[in-house]
Amino acid sequence: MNDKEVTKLIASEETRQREGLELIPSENYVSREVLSALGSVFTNKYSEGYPGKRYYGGQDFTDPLETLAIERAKKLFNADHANVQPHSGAPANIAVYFAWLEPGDTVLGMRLDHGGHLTHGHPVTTMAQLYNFVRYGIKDKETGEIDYEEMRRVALKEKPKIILAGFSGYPRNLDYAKFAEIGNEVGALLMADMAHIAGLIAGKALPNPFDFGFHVITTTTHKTLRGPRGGMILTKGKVGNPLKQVEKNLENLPTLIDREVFPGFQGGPHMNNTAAKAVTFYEAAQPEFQTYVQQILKNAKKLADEMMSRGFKLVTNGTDNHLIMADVQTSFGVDGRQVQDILDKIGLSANCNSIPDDPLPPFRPSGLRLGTPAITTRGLEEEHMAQIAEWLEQAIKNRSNDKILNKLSNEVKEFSLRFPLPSDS
Ligand code: DSN
Repeated sequence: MNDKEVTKLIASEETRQREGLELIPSENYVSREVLSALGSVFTNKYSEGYPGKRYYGGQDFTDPLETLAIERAKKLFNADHANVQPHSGAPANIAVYFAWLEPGDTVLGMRLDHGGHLTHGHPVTTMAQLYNFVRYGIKDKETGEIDYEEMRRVALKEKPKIILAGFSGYPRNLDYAKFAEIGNEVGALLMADMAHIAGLIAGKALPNPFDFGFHVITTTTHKTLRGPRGGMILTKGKVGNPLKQVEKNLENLPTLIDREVFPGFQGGPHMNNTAAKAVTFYEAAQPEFQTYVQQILKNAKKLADEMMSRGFKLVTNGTDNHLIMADVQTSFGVDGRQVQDILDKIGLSANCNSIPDDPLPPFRPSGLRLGTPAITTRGLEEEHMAQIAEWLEQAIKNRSNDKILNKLSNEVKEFSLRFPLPSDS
């Protein structure tokens, strides 16, 4: 490449990833095959429309490619229809809102500060200006369990058109049967945003919301699923012609959603991304992927235990999934943002996060969010978790001692280089 500046930045990022450990629970390292599909000539092609119904010529290979991605996604998640075109998770969620709601309609989703996601109706989002978002949260900080009684009370009072199950900061399993019971009682569409746990569902380590009667699932493809940055929407039921207006009812849901993704909300799909998604779904269907996701869970439990034994107070005192939320302010008197910065210095990447009822503001919250999907991809197992917890503790306790931080940084680097990136092989 002639562009020396970009070449240098890519090389530097590669070194950063290789010489450190990724503990952000929503990040992962993709395979060489996913990377090469992303960098393929499919990036040159416009393909507005859907297979067999495109607006441009030259679709001989894009049509079978998108069909392959769709069929693989359907099989992996036991769906009847998949739309693989959303550019990411936010557009996927927005497409479902547009498909099902009228302006002013009500959606019941999880509070952001209790583990929900921005696109589940936080007041700063554009969607919150269009729709009426009401919220459920957790019962208490100790157990961290979702308050299903409160959810039911709010649902009965507000009569939401959608009940949304999903999170980006909740370390426990969701009771999909309870969601379904409440949703059916008030006649709401059952929507699951499984962005964080899609890989865990694909690898059969966690239950699939469709098995509990959910109508629609949205997801990103780049977290535990370990694919390219992108989104997807899965539905039950058959899709019709998305280029024709249809009535808003459950039978038409797949068609309504396809219609919102294109032509409603997006233009041309990114076909290089579709190629990488197809590769991802292939990889996630292999038996090794089930072993991988089981290891994510084992590593998360072990890391949580090792952290708690070193004085870290964890929200819900542990984890059932891939993520851990530590209240570092209460544990060590230092906020999550400061800890994030200290960890960056020694090559450990994590992110600060609000904890339930956080007394501190979102930009400088009490929490630190960690996860094990990426380090498990690197090949780390339970035996390595004590070392990571030890580095976390030592870095926080010695945050003003550059000599010790330097020593920890060298240790992290030496350790990380023993575990190549999947794209190195
Ligand atoms: N930004 C993602 C996360 O880190 O959880 C959610 O979209």
